[in-house]
Amino acid sequence: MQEERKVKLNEILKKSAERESFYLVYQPIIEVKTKKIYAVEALLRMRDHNELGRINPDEFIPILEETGMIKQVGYWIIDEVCQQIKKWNKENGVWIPVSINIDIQQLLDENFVESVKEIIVKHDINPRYIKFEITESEAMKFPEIIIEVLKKLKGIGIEISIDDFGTGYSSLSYLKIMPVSYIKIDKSFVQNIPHNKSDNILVMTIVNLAKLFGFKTVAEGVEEKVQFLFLEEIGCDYVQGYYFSRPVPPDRIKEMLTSQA
Ligand code: G
Ligand code: MN
Repeated sequence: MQEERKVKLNEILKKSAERESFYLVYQPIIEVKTKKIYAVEALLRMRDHNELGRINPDEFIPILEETGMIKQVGYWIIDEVCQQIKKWNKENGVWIPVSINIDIQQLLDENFVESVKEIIVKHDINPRYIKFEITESEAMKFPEIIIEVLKKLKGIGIEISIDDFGTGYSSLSYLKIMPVSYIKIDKSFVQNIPHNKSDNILVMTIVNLAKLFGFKTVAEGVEEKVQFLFLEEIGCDYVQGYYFSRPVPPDRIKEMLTSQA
């Protein structure tokens, strides 16, 4: 990004209130067995700016992380998601779990677990409808500390996914004791199946390893039917990607839930 644009964006982010600058879109996570929506992943987007125009997540998220603003925005996201879960429940009569991406700085904030609990209690949401995703590379940065925080989150009923799995360096001895429920296989591997033999083996091995450890698997970035069929064949539990749906506004999720009911 151009330095000038970055400086400007930094200023905009500092000044603006979450509700005015951001919104969330949601991407369905499909259960392979039933081909129905099992959960959705919440993804942060920025509203177009009158000077800077369209601002992509790979532009603004690194700035939120570098400046620590991600902590505050992170709480806003959890709050917003709780409201949305209730809204879908009112509209569709179903509870749809939402998976939220969490940055390591949020996990390392000593008030994090308590604050999350407060938000969930405030909205009177069952914690099992909130899931957190943390990238493999971040989870393995300070594994001992992270394991302790994840244990507390699991204790209040929040399930954890390891995101972008396969791109970081997991130590198997840590993976074995990580209190996580789902492994999300990174889209860079998924996109090459079933034509790239070594990625086929890699994805199969991750699915089998996850099973041995008692984790469910989610394949990200599924764009084609042949990829889905391969994943179904090898026993992957959930899939997510453009083949089923792009990330979409909440009303579109409502329609999808209606049509699959
Ligand atoms: O870091 P994480 O894995 O949570 O990133 C999710 C990102 O991947 C989102 O920005 C989303 O738009 C993108 N994405 C979701 N599905 C697909 C897909 O099928 N193909 C590609 N190329 N990107 C996807
Ligand atoms: Mn994610």
